[in-house]
Amino acid sequence: MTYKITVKLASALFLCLLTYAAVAHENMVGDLIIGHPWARATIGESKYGAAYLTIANNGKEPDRLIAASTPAADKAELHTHLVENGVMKMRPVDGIDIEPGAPVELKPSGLHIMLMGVKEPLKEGSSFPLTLTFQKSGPITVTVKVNSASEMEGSHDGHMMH
Ligand SMILES: [Cu+2]
Repeated sequence: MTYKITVKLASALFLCLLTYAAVAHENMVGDLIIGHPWARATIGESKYGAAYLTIANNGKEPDRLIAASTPAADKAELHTHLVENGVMKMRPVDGIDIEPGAPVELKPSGLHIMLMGVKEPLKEGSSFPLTLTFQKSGPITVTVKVNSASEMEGSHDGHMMH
């Protein structure tokens, strides 16, 4: 009986440690937490890519994502999707506000970090560094994982409209 309880307690502790380790590995800068950076694999020789991630603000002051850059592409721009005359288009944005307690999700068909002039095709399973610059918290470099081109729902075929 005592033995069983000990094992249960030990595994509970182990789970806590695992959870702690997962949290500790999150990307943090100032009060901001960057979650799950990923990009879709590029198709063929396409020079356009897009990176997605979430940004949560655990502080009390709003912050703003103002720039992105990566050695994997000539240029990284902050983009959003909007519908104009029934056609979905992408537009660059000056910045993305990160309000306290309101996590922002960059995702297909929404806000995204546009990669232009991708130097090497982004292959599934590979990764690349991406530096995000925040108005208050400053820069942070995260590792973006490349997922398969078709894995996620939503579409970023709007590339053609650039
Ligand atoms: Cu775009």
